[in-house]
Amino acid sequence: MSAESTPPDWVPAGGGPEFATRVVGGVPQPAAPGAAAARARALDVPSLVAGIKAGERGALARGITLIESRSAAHRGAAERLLNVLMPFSGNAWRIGITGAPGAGKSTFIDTLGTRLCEAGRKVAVLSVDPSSPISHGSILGDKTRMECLSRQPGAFIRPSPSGGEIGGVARRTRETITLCEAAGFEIVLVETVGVGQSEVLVREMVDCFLLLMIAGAGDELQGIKKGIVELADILAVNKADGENCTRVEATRLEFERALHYFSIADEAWHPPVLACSSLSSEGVGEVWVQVERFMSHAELTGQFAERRHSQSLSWLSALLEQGLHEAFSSKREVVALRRALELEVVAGNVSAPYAARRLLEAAGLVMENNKPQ
Ligand SMILES: Nc1nc2c(ncn2[C@@H]2O[C@H](COP(=O)(O)OP(=O)(O)OP(=O)(O)O)[C@@H](O)[C@H]2O)c(=O)[nH]1
Ligand SMILES: [Mg+2]
Repeated sequence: MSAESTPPDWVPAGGGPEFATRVVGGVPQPAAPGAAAARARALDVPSLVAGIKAGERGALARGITLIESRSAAHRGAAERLLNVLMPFSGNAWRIGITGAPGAGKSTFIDTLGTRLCEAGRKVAVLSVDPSSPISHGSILGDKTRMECLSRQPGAFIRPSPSGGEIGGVARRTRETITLCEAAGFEIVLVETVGVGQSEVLVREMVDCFLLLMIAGAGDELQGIKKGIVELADILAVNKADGENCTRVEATRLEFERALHYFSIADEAWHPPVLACSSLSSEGVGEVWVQVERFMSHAELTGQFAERRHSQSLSWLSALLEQGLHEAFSSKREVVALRRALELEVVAGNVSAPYAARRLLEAAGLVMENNKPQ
């Protein structure tokens, strides 16, 4: 991110670096009338709730910014906002789209999202940006600029900066989905790069998971971790255009065949492997047909409700674990003792289990009856 990046309008007055989202400065303009008032409103939960429920994009953007804030001072307002909006959420189809860097995820979402908007649907796009903690993610960065979709009145596009913390991204993305649903979005598309852990976490937040692939040389399956293929409900080989069509079809067939050897969680759903071109839009409609087919299958079999149920519980556990970790690491006595004990463990003077127990005790986390006799 360049040095000219600044917090966007909807960051409250005096908001510091705890607001991770930044925008690249544009051509200087006279201050927009009402900009100061917009900043003052940023922490006003009742007005955010009213705005979000009315489907106002500005309010939704400010609500997400509040949720993304790392400041303890904003936590209470963020929690109230979520609690009030929870009963109005849950009605969207949550679709995750993953794939290797450059597979064409953003282009695919641009094409698909535009088609859905043209058909009168309201589409929100959240992209989990695994960029470095230094850049804090890049809003309006080249990669997330979905030009056609951003011109659609029924679309809302929001990159979620990761701040380098995968667990944090996942939590905020889950909360952001809730806000988008309360704002009346019917389809939430979540883009995540298939580079490691993030897609597993995103899988835990969506109803349908789509893996976008590209044709490659040699053994196609080498490039993608087996685990990710097993998580996918639908697979599509992208960039099926021009001279690439033959290679795409070969890759598609290869995956179709290989899929028989993967363990698939749901025996009644065999993940289809399709080919599409996000540039020409050929085949993108068929991918959506399969999403619809999957969603009715999941609803009929009860899998939809089951996934949502277990996802709510794992959301709670993830937050609990994170809270425990934060509470533990923020205790001053723990920090000092940890440094000392780490040295002792490395030197081989004390064992790791002993050091761990001492630290948990110092944090008040060891129950009396668990102490060694
Ligand atoms: N020929 C062809 N090129 C495509 C297609 N889809 C995407 N591309 C190109 O592939 C490049 C990467 O596309 P993106 O949509 O940014 O890919 P991405 O998967 O979102 O990339 P990251 O977010 O960086 O992981 C761009 O130059 C696109 O124009 C397609 O269907 N056909
Ligand atoms: Mg992208």
